[in-house]
Order: sequence, then structure tokens, then C-alpha cells
Amino acid sequence: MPVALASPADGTGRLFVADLPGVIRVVGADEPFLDIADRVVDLRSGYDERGLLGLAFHPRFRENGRFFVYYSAPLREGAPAGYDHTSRVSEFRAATPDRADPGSERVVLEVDQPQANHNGGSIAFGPDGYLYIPLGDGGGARDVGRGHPPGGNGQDLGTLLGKILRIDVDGPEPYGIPADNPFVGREGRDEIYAYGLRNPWRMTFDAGGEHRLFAADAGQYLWESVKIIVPGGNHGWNLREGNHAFDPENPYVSPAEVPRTGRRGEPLVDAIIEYPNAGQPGGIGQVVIGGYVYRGSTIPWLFGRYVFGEWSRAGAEGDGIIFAATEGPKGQWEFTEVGVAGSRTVGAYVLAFGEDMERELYVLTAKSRGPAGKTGRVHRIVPA
Ligand SMILES: [Ca+2]
Ligand SMILES: [Ca+2]
Repeated sequence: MPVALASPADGTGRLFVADLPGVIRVVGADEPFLDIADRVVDLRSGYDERGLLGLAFHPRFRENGRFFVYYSAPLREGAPAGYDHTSRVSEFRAATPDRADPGSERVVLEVDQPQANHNGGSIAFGPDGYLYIPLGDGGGARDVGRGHPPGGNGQDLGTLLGKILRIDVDGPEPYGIPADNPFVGREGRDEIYAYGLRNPWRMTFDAGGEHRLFAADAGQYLWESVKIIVPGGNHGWNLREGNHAFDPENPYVSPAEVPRTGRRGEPLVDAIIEYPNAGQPGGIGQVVIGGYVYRGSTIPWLFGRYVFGEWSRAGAEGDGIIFAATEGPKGQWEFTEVGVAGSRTVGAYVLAFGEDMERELYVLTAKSRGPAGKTGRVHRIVPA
């Protein structure tokens, strides 16, 4: 079940794919690059949001062999009672160009997870050389319940859940805090880069332009959205679901009055893309899947557009969709479905997207909802 693709700047052009149960493979190679399945929680075969969720190569991987993974580990000792598991970001090193050293693990950061779902995980290095880590609101639904404080994790600056973090993996161990992180010297955990996220499932930097950070944020029941992440910004959850108001006590109806500010009077950042979930009339699909701004050369009409996806139009058949969005004059992006070989769907669940060193794009799919089976595929997106 491929959920992340990464390509190091080592001149080889190799594509590394993270498989949910805990294996990293090089496309075209027989042997795994790294197998840490025994360090990942036991996954439920039918559906699971836990697993090996992210992979990022150090910007100087060619010289230092360092790379980072995000995975769901068994609940650590000392975690709150009744929690589900612990999210772990670890560093590993390559022993040879083709094989990582599984004994080289250095745990960088751990976050206890009250529920199994909403784990984010698509770690990425920014153009500033810092490591960005997306984390969902802890899980469950509505950002309430065990492990969710009054008002929710997304709006609570005292927790790392419901946030995007930014840390320095080249400074002191286990990690350093960039001096210009937005909550250094004021209320809020210093690791926080942005907040108010529900489940940022797939986050990427634009390889061109101003290198903006895009994150899809999976909605609750009504609204799927994509956000451009603002440093220190409050992206709304759970005061908002997408750009609509949200009421955790009445989650199937969007309240008429949309909040404009958070509890400290700070402005809420609007999503750039929003569409209705299939749970409401006219809905498009089940879960938004974050993609990339296309900066490749083989599909000129796509250049500068944000390519993203939908896990499944109807849910049961794995009829995923690919979209392309174009930036509008007022911060709202218009998007349209992209046909795939004459079809409106890719014929499988869309799980994630990937980008190679030439900035061409890939779509990662599976025909099953869970990690069982061998239907996972990595497709290159090419001109029709
Ligand atoms: Ca969780
Ligand atoms: Ca602080």
C-alpha cells in the first residue's frame, strides 16, 4: 500500500516508495531499502490510517546518507492510559547506496496518539533546510473525546496534535528549534509552525515559485479542503471545516455564521480549495488527497497548477479522482477533474502523489481499502 514517494538529490534518479506496513523499496530493485515492519504497530488488514506514513531524504543525503521516516509505533511507556499508539519520527542512515542500516535508527520526536486515525505523516524538508512534520488532531471524530481538550487539539497551542511542526535536525539532539519559529518566546509549543489542522494527509512544498507549502486537510462529514500553510497561521479546525463553520455538537449541519477569528482574536486562514464531501448532496468524494504543484516539462498545460486527488468518489469501488487547480486572483483556486486514459477515475483508491527530480509527478494507488493484498501501484503521470 504505497503512501509516500521520495527521490533523493543524489544524481541517481531513483524513486523510493514507502509501503504502509513498514517497508521502503526502490522502484525496480528486488530487495527492500529498509524494512522496519517489526517496529510498526500491527495493522488491521481491512483499513488502517497507521503505519509507515512518511519519508524524507536529508538535503545532503548524497554526502551524509541521512534520511527520516514517520511511522506509527506501539504505545510508548508512560503514555496516557487508553491511548492507541505513538507517532515516531526517526532518522536512519544508508549503509550502501542500495541498503539502509536498520540499526542506525535515532528517534527524533514522538507524539502519543489517542486514536488510531488522523496521523498526518508526510514529512518534508523545506527550502530552509528544516524538517516539517504534519500531525492530525489525534483522531476519532470532531476533535472531541479522550485525548482532546475542551476546544479541541487543533486550537490548543499546548499540544503538537493538529499542527504542522518545524524542527532543525542538524542542531542539538534530539532536535533543535529554529529561532524564528512563530511560537518561540510566546505562548505555544515552540515546535509549532502552523495550527488548526484536522488531518493533513499529504503535504508538499512547491518546487518552484515562492516554494509555498500546500496541505490537504481531510474533512469531517461535509467539507474537504486544501490549504496553503501560513507561518503561525490558524487554519481553522475545529472552528471551521474547510471554509464553513463547524459545530462539534451538531457536525452534520454547517452553522450559518462563519467564524473569522480564533480564541485569541487571531484571523483564521481561508482554505484555497474546498469541495463538498460525498456525505452531502452534490458531494464529490470521500477524502481529499494532497498533491503537488506541477513543475515538470512533459505536460506544459499543467505547469504551475496544483495537482491533487480524491481517495474515492463513492467509497466502495475505489474510484479515485485526479484534479488540477489553477490559482485565481483572490486566493481561491479553481479546479477541474483530469481524465485518465479517457476515464473519469483512476480505477483504484488514490492514496498519495509523488515527484521525481525532474519534477514529473506520480500517483500512488491501491484497489483495496486496507494494507492487505498486493494491489498497490505507482503510476507516472504522462501526457495523454
Ligand atoms: Ca491519531
Ligand atoms: Ca513558545
